[in-house]
Amino acid sequence: MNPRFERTATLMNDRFGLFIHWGLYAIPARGEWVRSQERITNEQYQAYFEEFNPTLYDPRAWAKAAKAAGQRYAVLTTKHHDGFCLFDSELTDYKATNTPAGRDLIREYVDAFREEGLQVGFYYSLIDWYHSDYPAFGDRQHPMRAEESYKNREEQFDRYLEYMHGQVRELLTNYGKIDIMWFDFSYDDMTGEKWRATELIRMIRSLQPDIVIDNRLGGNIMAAEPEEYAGDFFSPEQIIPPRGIVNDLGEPIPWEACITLNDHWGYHATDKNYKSPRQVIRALVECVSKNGNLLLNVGPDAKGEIPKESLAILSVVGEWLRRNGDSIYGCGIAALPKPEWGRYTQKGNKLYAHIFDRGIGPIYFQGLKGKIKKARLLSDGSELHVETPWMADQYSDTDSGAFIHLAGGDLPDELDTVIELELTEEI
Ligand code: H79
Repeated sequence: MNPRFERTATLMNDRFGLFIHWGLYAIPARGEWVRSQERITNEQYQAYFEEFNPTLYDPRAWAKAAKAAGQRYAVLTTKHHDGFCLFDSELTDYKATNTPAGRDLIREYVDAFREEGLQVGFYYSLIDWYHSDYPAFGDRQHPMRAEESYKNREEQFDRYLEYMHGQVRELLTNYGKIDIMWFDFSYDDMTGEKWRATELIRMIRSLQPDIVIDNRLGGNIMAAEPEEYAGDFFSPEQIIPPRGIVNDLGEPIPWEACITLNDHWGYHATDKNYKSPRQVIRALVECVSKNGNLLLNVGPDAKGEIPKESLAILSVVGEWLRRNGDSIYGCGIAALPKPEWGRYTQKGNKLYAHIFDRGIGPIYFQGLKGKIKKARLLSDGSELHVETPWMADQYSDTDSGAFIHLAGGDLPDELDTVIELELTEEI
């Protein structure tokens, strides 16, 4: 791997993380963009600040759910675009400590996830719709973008940058070791040095030398010589890149797809468009088969609980991973092209065949004739036989292909049946 990406090695081995979007927007319960979409004023939004009281907030329960789901790291919104801080910042009064919650909710999150042995990440919004020095009138998405009374507001963006840099300093000073810094997001001319990004990155690296940072401060992580602030991994949102991510030199770039479980990041009371566990498992497999990670989102409600539908999905995924995790953790792209029945993942001389589509008859493995030392059903370790079926020598591709017979008409696991192939040599 390109030495530039060495610091991401642990994170990329872990493959599966939990994204958590939580803030005041859980109360209106129409997603985290509600202020922008409905052009809600500071005064109107203040009602939620005054009543924010998540009496069921139990980050240890979140951490246990993530752990049981097979997730190895988490990223929580310390501040989203609405500017509200879940942490006790000295630089603002707009924080959880001043709501009825009355305490630093980030500290409890960090402690709980550490205790479960998970890596800890912070999401921090570069955009801020509350701070009076963040451009409002004419901005692309500010709630007050068309409000005449904001037209002549004198914003001193440097003051916002002092604030933003200061908060990042607080977050990376006051909570011990932090594994991931997830900035969101740059747009138009609000990118790169507009954020004083090089200075910010140097400060971050001086505080947390091993931290992994996303690519949303701007710059071009795909360039042969990226900017110092271009980040450590690429962050496709709501999409798994069709061919993974490579840079202009053709080298693989670490990446992490972030995906919602329904159609919103923040809690939405009536959005029940949940993905199925099978879709989520196959999405995770797809990411790994293309050398990427999956950061799967939940949006806890105003009381502080992860929606039960999300918990149910996580639990099925976790049960599958408990038996099939060897085909995910530490695995990456295989040396073989995508097969017609599903996908491959690989780790050294272990090739994992993820059978999504049973077809009929034996499963065919192009190019593996004579190269399979052992075949096992990963979920229970039972042996499978490599056998050339009757008359198969009359088919043209049997020169290089191997066959494995699976009994029955259904797959042993309709979510994803994994066959572990131990190869005679690494291919
Ligand atoms: O934090 C989550 C999103 O809130 C944030 N990034 C993830 C991780 C994000 N902000 N903006 N975007 C993603 C892309 C912008 C989408 C938009 Fe829209 C389309 C803004 C306005 C139209 C989506 C749909 C949000 C509001 C309506």
